[in-house]
Amino acid sequence: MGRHLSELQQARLKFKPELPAILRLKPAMIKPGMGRATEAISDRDTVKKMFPKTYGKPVVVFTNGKNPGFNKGPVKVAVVLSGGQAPGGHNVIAGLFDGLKKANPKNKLIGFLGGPSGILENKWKEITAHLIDCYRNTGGFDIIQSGRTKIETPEQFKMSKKTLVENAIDALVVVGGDDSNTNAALLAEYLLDEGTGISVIGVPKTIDGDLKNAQIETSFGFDTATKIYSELVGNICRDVNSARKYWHFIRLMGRSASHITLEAGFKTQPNIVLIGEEVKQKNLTLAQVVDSIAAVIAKRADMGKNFGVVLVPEGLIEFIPEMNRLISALNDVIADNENELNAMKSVVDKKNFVYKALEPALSKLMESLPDGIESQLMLDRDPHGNVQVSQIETEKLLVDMLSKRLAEMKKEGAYTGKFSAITHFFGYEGRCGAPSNFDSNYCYALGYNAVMLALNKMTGYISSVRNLADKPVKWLAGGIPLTMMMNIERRKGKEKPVIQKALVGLDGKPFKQFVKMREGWALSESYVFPGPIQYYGPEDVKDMTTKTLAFEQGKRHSGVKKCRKGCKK
Ligand code: FBP
Repeated sequence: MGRHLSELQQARLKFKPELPAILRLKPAMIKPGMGRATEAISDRDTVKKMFPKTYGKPVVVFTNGKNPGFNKGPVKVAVVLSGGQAPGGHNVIAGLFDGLKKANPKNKLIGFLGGPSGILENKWKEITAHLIDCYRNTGGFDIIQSGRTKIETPEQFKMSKKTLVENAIDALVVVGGDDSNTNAALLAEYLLDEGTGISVIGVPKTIDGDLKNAQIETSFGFDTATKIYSELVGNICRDVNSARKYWHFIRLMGRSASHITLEAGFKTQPNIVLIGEEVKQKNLTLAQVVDSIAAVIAKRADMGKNFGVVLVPEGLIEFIPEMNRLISALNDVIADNENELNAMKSVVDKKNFVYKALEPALSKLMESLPDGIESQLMLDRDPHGNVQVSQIETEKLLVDMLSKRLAEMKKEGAYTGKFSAITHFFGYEGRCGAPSNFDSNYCYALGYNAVMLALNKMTGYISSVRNLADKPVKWLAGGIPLTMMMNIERRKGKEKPVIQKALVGLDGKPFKQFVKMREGWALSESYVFPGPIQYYGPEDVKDMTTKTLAFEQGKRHSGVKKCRKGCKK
């Protein structure tokens, strides 16, 4: 049966993403300008030892000029989508496809199926003109699906090489977050060392917004996902302001980093926005976090306002030092006793086993948590060894603790209000939405640009498109050596080279801006209702970027203005 398409889907299929001016030239006129040799961000000698062949490559910026050296083909490129979905993935593939065909109509693109495991199992399909035309500007990764398999062992590298060589692949494009791009760098080094001549190029993907640095301005998907969450949060703010009887606790996805929560905070101006990185820096205990929220609830109650909205980043739990210690200790207990724990049928047996294995203070902390949270903390870790924060209902934990704390405060005469709370988790809702115009353009440019890097035989690079707060035509394109973004971190008990995750910087412009604004939000109803993503209409509505990017790049952020008619919301 054929697909049924809504009117908007039909219109989006026809949307033509805008390329940066440099990528509009013929491939033979896109010349790679090479900068100076680069260094890793820290632990330089160790990273250099681990990447003898790819370390220190120069930054590449494409410029207008004759480039007789580009690979005229025909070439065969493979793409793999790795990790969580992010809006715009299909446009990366569309950009790859169109870039390849523009360079030589005989060039081919294949997609490995189901994430990196598709490479190991040699499962792929050809991306044809017909197929890609069904997916242009659509959300999701369903064209080839994604997966979280990690390619990291010597056997897996060997299997990857076998698949790539057997299929006569000239370049592999890995679309992923910090961990997947770290693995792309390792694969690039391995394939070079093996003399295969196969390039590996990364593309920065993740809604979490934590794959960014001096060279990568934002990862794709962050723009659309935060617009979707902000619409939902804004709707709740309006509901709160209408009914005036509930406190809404909204947990937002984003893994460790609080970028999504901060951005949704800017867009909607709720009463409380918790930032995990700040909680960590202030070394706050869970009880102190609860106290700080209770203080605002009590103040609002004194003003007759028994309602409000609180944003909670999903990674908050890991940033509370005592919880972090508990999670790390649990990681070890679970890893060391995997078989024994798996053999236990009852949750109670598992919990009792864990209580005994933990040091007494942590065991006590664990026992003090609500049952549901205890079980969620013990769930399987992801393939990178991370606790799955998306499964831990921190918002419910906070409400549970707040109910108790406010009851105590009532007895002490410090609280006179009524606390009725509703919890939400917005996560999967935002990952596969139809990409905003920004993400449609950005992803298409990232894919197209990745082809240009591959045709210039670059390897160990991440596709880089910059100057993103400006119009797409003014964007800059090139490549950043993956080793330039690395440092050494301890993972699963071993020193490993990894791309550094970008958390919310407390000395960064967005956070400083937030600190100036948040007090005003706490006691008032200065809510903003951003509404749904607009794909058509006035430029400043349909093409706006994130507030985070605008603040970071020192641009005046569009959007939130006082109503000139002085409307009282
Ligand atoms: P990536 O880091 O792979 O981009 O994943 C993003 C994310 O959506 C996180 O925000 C979230 O914690 C996690 O994936 C959820 O993972 P899963 O899809 O495996 O449940």
